[in-house]
Amino acid sequence: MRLDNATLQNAKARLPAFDRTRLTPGIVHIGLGAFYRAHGIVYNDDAIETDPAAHNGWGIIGVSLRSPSQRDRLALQGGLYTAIERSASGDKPRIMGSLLQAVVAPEDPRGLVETLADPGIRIVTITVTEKGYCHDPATGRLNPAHSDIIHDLEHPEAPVSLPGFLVAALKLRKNRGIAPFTVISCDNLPSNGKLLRGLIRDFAALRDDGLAAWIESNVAFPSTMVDRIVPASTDNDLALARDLIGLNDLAPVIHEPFRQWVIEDIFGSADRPAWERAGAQFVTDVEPFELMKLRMLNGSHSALAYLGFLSSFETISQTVADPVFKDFLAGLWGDEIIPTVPAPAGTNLSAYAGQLLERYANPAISHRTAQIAMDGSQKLPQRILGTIRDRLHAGQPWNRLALTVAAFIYYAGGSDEKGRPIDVKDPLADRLKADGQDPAAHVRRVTFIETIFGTDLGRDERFLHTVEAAYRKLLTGGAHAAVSAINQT
Ligand code: CS2
Repeated sequence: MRLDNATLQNAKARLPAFDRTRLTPGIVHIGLGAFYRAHGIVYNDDAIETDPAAHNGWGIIGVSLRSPSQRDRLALQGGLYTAIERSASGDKPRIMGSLLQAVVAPEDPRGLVETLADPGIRIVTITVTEKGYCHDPATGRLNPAHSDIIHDLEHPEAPVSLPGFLVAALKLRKNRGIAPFTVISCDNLPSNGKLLRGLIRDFAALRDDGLAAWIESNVAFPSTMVDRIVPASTDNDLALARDLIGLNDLAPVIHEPFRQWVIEDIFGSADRPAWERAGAQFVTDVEPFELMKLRMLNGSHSALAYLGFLSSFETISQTVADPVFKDFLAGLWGDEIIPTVPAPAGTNLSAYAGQLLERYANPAISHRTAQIAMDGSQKLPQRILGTIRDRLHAGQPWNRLALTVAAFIYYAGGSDEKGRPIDVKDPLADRLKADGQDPAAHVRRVTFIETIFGTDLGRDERFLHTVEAAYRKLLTGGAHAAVSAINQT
């Protein structure tokens, strides 16, 4: 039997403690991947449960911008799915209830623009990953040469990109005299609200200046910091869900116990669910939280992903079980990253690092190094390169960060230490491929890519020499030996 509205009561799991037939949509969420289904929807269900009657207007319509696969699975289940919290102490399955419908944007882009323009929709949340923003990662500005942006300027009523959909819908709302929705980016980008606001302004200005000005003065884009480790779902997860809940679920998600959501409190009088009752923190300034998380968590994740993968580790928990990597992490955080991070109020950064290590070591979470290694060209600037700039300015060492950049260049070059091909998933994969040039020339060519390294780093001789030296170490002794050697310095 499959999980759906008719079988829900038979599921051996924690069930939604509210009547989902009473919910109407108030949120459109764009980017229906595992992360949102294990994070944002959990906060929303929790908030609804604290006071169902006050939250009837906060059901969710989920949108996939490209693939129909999530919708195909979720539609069969009336939007229901299992979120499974995994840790060494066991598995806790819970059925999530506030996702009412899933849609696939390319199947009916005009329909989606109308849905977004519906007055009932007051919030649009977003997890489309870094590359979904169609921006230049080094500068944070819209990339007007992006093929999706070019498409959307030519077909504004039937867009394909995130900026295209938001601007088309906001234009309809403006023309119809409907108040705008609040736009909440939940991707791992620095000042994600401010960044998206700038992209939308740039895109709207390319269409019509009046619209850009209206958006500028009427639409709120709170920045957020989101955190929960959620590996991509696999077929094993389907079997796990079936065993746990006693029903077939085609769309389960696995997640760690930890979660955090820090939201910039600029809602004013705009309506929103009481997510704070689910533990979300509403603060005046999110930036310290974002900086801490992007540099300490995501930065170290990327370091472990490239160096761990090249050392033949399949998952993060395997990588940090190796004492050499554990030492490396301690030095990376303690000596190189933490000195660049102002601690958010009430946070001790060493304790935060200790907690991260425990989370990485969770043996029940199989978070693949290859998954985190994806899209490095979009991730490195905010995770690693900003920290390096700060270290360079302070005249302080940054050897472990250099080894991370070198490992990214090696990985994206396209073959591993045994010469086997790596399936590099990155929008810039073609430009990152190693072409048999000598190491110095290759490092120079890659670090000259301005959308990753900006206009400064690739021309900075100190940066080039340090990264090149690290790259040579990878070539001669391999990643594991290089990590071990750096621990001795
Ligand atoms: C990871 C993140 O895949 C990645 O790049 O670093 O998805 C990470 O697991 C989350 O940001 C944790 O909150």
